[in-house]
Amino acid sequence: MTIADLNSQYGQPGLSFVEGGGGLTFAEIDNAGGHARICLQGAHIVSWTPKSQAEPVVWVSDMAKYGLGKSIRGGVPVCWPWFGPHATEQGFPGHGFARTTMWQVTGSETLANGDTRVKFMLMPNDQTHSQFPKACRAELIATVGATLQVELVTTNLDNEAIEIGEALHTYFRIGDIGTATVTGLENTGYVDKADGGQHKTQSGAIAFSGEVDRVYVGTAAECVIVDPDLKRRIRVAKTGSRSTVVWTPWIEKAEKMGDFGPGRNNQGGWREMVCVESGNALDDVVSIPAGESHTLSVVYSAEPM
Ligand code: TA6
Repeated sequence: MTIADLNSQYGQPGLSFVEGGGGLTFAEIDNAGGHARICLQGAHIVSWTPKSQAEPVVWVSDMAKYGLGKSIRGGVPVCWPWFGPHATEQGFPGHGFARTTMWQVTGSETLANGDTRVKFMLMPNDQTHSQFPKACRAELIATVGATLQVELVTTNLDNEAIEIGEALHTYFRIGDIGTATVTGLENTGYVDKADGGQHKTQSGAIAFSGEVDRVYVGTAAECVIVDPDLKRRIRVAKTGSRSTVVWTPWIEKAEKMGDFGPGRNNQGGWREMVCVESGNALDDVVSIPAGESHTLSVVYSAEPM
């Protein structure tokens, strides 16, 4: 569909479709509650700023690469239908193919409270079929306003159960990684990917003084990012999710990855973000019976502290 067609079929007050970086198409939402940009490649929410906030809540790197088949550093990458490396095929893309595949817009509406809702469906192609040869549908519903809700719906169209791993790999803007903490995962078991995959238990709030790459398992808990520098709390409330991933690359890994940029204070973009990811990974992967759907849903909000 051309941008003109998208605008005539799905445009709303506060929702328009525009061409952006790398020639990709973006949904641009600007309503009374907030502002967001969503790339049709990956149904990737690139940024979200509630009107109550001077700084974005969902962070994207200034050095993010936009282009066909490239994943964007920041925003809300959709990891699907597996999380992390593929279980058996090393050549398959990390975190699945959803974030680098084109999605189609299938609906839009303005809700009674003024929020804007946009619906997307992943467009299967030869590559997605060869990497995940199952009959199934992935849909993403983004509801943008003073809060951001993201729903990832997987429908099994096959005649046997399918298993999926998934995550909304959200990057949050924080003042500085050295002062931010994450609460909600106290006493929860996790797999420490930065320490050889050891199984550990969280004690107290999570604070950061080096690389953290942890998959907390068997947890439906709400998490809060406490940010004394930006004087706010970011709340991450989820349903249909049993895993929470917390990630900061720290300096060495960020430099190797090369797309975090200098950041606002020139101390490295990695210092001003943290990922708190809601999903189903490792032993929490989801089995969906034939003909049924599974929904992972997350509501993000920010409040002053
Ligand atoms: O969720 C954390 C993680 O799996 C890390 O291991 C890390 O490398 C990151 O995601 C980013 O992955 P990406 O493929 O986007 O570079």
